[in-house]
Amino acid sequence: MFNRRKFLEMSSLGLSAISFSGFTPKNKGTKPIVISTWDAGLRANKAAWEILRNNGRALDAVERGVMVTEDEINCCVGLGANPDREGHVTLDACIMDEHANCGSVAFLERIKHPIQVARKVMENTPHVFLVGEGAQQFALSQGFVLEKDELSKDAERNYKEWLKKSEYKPIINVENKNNQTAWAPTRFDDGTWNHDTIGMIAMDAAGNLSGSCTTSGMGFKMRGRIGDSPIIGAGLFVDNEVGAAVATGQGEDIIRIGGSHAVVELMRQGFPPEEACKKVIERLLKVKGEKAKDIQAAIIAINKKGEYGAYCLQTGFNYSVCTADDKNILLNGKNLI
Ligand code: SD4
Repeated sequence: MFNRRKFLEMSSLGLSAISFSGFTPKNKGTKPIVISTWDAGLRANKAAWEILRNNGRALDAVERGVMVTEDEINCCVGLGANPDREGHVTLDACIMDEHANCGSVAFLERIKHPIQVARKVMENTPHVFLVGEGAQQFALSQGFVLEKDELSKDAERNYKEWLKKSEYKPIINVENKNNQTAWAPTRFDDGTWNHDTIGMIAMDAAGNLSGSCTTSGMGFKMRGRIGDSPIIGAGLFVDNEVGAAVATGQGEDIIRIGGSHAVVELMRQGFPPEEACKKVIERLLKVKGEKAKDIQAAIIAINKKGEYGAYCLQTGFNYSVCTADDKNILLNGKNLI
């Protein structure tokens, strides 16, 4: 019900009462549910679903789910992905549970599953965030194995190609390259890819929410660069009373608007997930102005009722939604420009 108190809360945030009261939720809430960014999310969701359908915890589901993508050597996430300018793959990840516990790692090298290390940071240290050499040292102390310092075949070719000009021009989310699809798939036929991340959020049968995000970051980034993905509040945010959100796209800009946290706060005010994501992408558009056409950013969200939604800046973003064994579907995110 739309009441005076709600109106005052919304006015103080500068939100529109009309769009709030006029919105009809897109989907009927359901649980368990898992949603994740991009088409690689279909395979990741499947692994997460195995846990959710057996009454497992959302935290275990979002960890297990994105490990599938980290494992896919010909994918854009994990050790097979594009390196930084100096030819090294550096990984970022974070995880957050229903008790607001969270863990992150960034600038982590030669460790296969950064998401598992992030969980260990959350559970086995007094800290939230470890980076670089310290994160790697910690991983080794937890029994993780140091992988070889080498690039996958695709990444090596992409890197050599990049070195010819050495220009940092992130082309994320290129649409319809080689006329393959109407949206950007995880990997094109020529072995290139244009996104580097998977974000996953889930609600389990008990109604608890958790989320994860893991990435190799933007290909050919400066050495040491960290994007939004491992940053709690930017790349991922979970509030078990309200909902969860996870972002993908140009990390620098998602950090600027505190993307995922902003979406959760809008859901707290009563906005349904899609509407909340749209408002935050609108903020990003406002901040970027003309330059918005050069980047992509997208956010997906679930609320406590199990309703979900997404919004992106430009066409070309898709996300995967799983609500049952035979209902793991790919949806196009709505775009602003
Ligand atoms: C980053 N947000 O490192 C990530 C990149 C991404 O699909 O999402 N790519 O900025």
